[in-house]
Amino acid sequence: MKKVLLISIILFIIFMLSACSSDSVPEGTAPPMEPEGQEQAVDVAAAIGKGGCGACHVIPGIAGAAGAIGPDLSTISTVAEGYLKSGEYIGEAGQAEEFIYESLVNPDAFIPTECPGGHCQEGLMPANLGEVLSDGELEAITAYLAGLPESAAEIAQQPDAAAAAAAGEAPQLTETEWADATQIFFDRCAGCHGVLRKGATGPALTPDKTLEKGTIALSSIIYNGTPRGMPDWGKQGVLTEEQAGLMAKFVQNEPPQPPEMSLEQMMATWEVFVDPRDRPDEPQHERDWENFFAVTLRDAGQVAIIDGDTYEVVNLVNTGYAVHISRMSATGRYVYTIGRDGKLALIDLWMEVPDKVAEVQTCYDARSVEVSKYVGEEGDFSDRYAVVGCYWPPHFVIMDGETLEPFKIVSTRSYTYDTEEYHPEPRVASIVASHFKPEWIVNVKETGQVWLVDYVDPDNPSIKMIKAERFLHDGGWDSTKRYFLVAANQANTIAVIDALEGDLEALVDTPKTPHPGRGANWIDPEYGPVWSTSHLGEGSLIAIGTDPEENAEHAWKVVRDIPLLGGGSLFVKTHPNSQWIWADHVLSSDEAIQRTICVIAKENPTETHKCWEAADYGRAVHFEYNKQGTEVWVSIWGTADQPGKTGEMVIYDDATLEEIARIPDLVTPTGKFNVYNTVEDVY
Ligand code: DHE
Repeated sequence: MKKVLLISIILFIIFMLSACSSDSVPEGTAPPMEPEGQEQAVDVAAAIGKGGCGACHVIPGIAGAAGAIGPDLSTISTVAEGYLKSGEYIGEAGQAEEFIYESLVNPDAFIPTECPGGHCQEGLMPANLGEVLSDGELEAITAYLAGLPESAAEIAQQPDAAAAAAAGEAPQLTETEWADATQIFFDRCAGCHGVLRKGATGPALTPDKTLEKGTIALSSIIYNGTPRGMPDWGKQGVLTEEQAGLMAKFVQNEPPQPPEMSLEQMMATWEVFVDPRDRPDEPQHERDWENFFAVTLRDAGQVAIIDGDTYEVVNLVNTGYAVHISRMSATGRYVYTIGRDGKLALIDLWMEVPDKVAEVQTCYDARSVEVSKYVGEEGDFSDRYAVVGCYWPPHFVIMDGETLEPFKIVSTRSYTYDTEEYHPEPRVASIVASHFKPEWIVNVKETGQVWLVDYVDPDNPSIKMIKAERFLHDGGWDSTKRYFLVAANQANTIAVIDALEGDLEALVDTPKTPHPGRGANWIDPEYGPVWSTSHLGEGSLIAIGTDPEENAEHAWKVVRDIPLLGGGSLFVKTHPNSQWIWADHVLSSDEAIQRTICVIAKENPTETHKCWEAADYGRAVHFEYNKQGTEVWVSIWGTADQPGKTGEMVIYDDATLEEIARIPDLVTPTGKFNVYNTVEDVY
């Protein structure tokens, strides 16, 4: 029984260490995903206190844990590995974490030799911790001890960080250290914790929370990750031990107030390379531009425009830092690409060689962009406006769709939907354009509000605020494009917005941490029209009924829960003509599973039909269909500085699942967006 529990705990720890971004996200990438429910949090210091461990052991980072009866636990992981290899070990553990766990629940399974007074005594360590502590507490202590940095013993000799914390003193940083730490925080941490560190996908990191943890515990967490989903930045080789220590000190200080951005500052970055009057009236090439793909080359800061018929890279366009996504104008002629630095690039697909015709920076940190798509009684808004959703400053910016001239900034700072508390950093997550009304659906993460923004008079936009759920992230339309389904991923909820009525239709409970991308619409043989998402926190692909008219009994209910190979899935995809639903496992901690993709047959949606590794390196991420719905493109997200393994695109025949082609040597390709499918919201 204990063994089964132990294995599940180890698997859980291994998975969660990777969940926020995962342990082998290629070097040079900004912090990817994501989370684990904050409700899972266990206060390690409290658990160690409850177990009374500090009375007998030295435990770095735990105030008062300076006992001299049992072994010093500063380097317990290394010591455990030594025992396991020594031949003297007689317990049942196979690796260091198991050894630590076994020592907690069955201390006499093996009596160590390392007690301060010599060989430890049988029966000295209380054998009741398995009863005194909950599974979660045992798991948290195991992970904490296993994760202590190698330098913990040395740091433990330094002046007591806990005492400094008790006195409310944050460690000092030099000016250079402060500048370095601020940049590292922006690159690696702000995506999950927020620039002001108020917490979102990751917990709050303000001094009232961090000072009591102290430098050692924080460095350990930063270096080794946590079972709650914090990436193991040190083990991944992204941060050195010194940098982890620097960040541990940094987060005990008040966060620096990042700058705001005015319209004047945006205008200073605005450039039009080809005036709209000088742009072609018709395509200047023979290619089927509606079957072009805009492919994010994340770490190259570029977007590749690839011909979906010939697989030729038509152009590589320089865009923003850590490029994120592209969306197309309503006519499809323009591509809008947003980088994490808030730089928006406009690409004209009708040019002889499609290229950038304008750019602007509307914030310092952004994730989303959308266009005006409505054509109807209230006017023709196709290609008229674009809107960028920012993480910092927390605002969205409306601009001219053909020139990118920004003209309206709307702050999203407001009050949380439930407790009505002021939030200084409510970030803009996904934005979609309604097909029914001249409106954008703007999802505000931290306040849990969905804003319906009417753009008929964008200088004076009217906004309806809908209460939904906190930490809204990504989502997509149902097949009728009336309902927008958006993941409140930290709340394990999908919020359904009725774009026609302009209200919240439903909140649907899901497995842990739904992450749909835009989701997948298909007809279930038993339940009718459904929309699917997979999950980061569990190996599960669900189907939610989306037809309140004809299949009311299944509407807004999870009607299927189909097992995947594990958690860490970010994207699913299908096409109305396809018999499959595709799913990835990008953020799995298992290297083979990271590049394994699966298909589920719509006619038998109870299990995966087939799973296979799409490459022998990197991660397989995100799917897109060609315009005809006959081929599926999958990115292999490699490492920018490893020639031959930087990444590629794999193309499959959707009917046979046979590989048709590879487009090699792309630099860290991730998202890709087919012009026709993006305009029409086909997924
Ligand atoms: Fe994304 C969509 C935010 C990390 C690839 N990502 C989105 C959206 C948001 C978001 C809000 C929805 C945009 C919309 O529809 O308007 N992404 C974030 C983050 O905050 C996060 C978690 C961490 C960060 O600091 O950036 C993050 N995202 C990633 C990645 O690491 C991914 C896997 C690789 C990459 O290129 O950055 C990644 N995100 C994507 C993709 C989409 C996306 C491909 C669009 C999916 C689609 O089919 O439309």
